[in-house]
Amino acid sequence: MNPMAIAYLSIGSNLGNRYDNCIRGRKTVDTLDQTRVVATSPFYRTEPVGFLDQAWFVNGALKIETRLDPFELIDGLKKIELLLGQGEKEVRFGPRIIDLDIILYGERVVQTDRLILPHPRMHKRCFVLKPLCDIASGIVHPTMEKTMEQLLLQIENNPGQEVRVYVKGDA
Ligand code: PH2
Ligand code: MG
Ligand code: MG
Repeated sequence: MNPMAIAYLSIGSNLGNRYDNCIRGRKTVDTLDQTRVVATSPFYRTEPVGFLDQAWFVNGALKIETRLDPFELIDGLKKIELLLGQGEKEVRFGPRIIDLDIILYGERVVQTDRLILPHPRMHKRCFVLKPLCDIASGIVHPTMEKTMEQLLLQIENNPGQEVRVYVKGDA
């Protein structure tokens, strides 16, 4: 049996009922083998980053306990994206029903075609760091050696990265 690990996931949606999609995504993550969601951040409405001509996202962060190794975990998350995403075709950085990314997996550093850990763009993205700081502000980035809070402080006033608390019923 694999050892128990703590991992942090980013969850997001900008198609359909974005909040409900995130909640459904979280529920489905909890059904993965030997995996349990142990904390959920508040959700945020976030300005699209990378591909600008699309709707705002709803984003949050999940803390999980899992015995899946990082590759088993990413396979599981991809299956959930397919299941809930109804086979939508994915445009890089483009609109999606559900996106589940591994941000941190313990202190693991991974560099493969299939998976890079920590997530290679996490430190540049308010939509990742803001919710992450709600549940993991003191966690240290394994290679940048800064806490999530310090990473967020470096970017939180950058233009084009607005993040607003999601209020239930928001469009
Ligand atoms: N995901 C992307 C590209 N851009 N922007 C926001 N605000 N939130 C996201 O989750 C997001 C994005 C690709 O995964
Ligand atoms: Mg993503
Ligand atoms: Mg993704």
